[in-house]
Amino acid sequence: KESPAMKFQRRHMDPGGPSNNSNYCNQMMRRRNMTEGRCKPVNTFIHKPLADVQAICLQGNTPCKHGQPNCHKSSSRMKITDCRETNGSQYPNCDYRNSHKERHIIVACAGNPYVPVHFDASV
Ligand code: T3P
Repeated sequence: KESPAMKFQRRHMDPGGPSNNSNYCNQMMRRRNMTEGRCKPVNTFIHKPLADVQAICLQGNTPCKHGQPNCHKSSSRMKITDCRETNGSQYPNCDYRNSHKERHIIVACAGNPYVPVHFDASV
């Protein structure tokens, strides 16, 4: 079964990306199985090596949006792509807008080893 750590990697890690392609989000959201059963409305891909993203769990502790204590904010900005469902998107034809950014990111960490399991926000 997929662990929470592996699920985070499937949903949020793309160190080699983004491809220079207006269909990036449409392709990636489908490839990473976030368009099964419904279209996931918002999802962020992180374009940094896994080790750099795992290291965020050792960086500034901050409360998560829903109040849990286990979120951490990256000390540096990271290249990310936000994928947001368009108004016209209709399951099963999930349609996304790409938004490339460079932001601090906030992830929730859990487990032993203590690794990212959820993407909370970018700031
Ligand atoms: P996950 O738990 O798989 O990381 O908040 C609900 C989902 O939306 C959550 O999924 C994280 C995702 N999300 C992003 O990926 N980027 C964002 O900027 C925000 C606000 C949410």
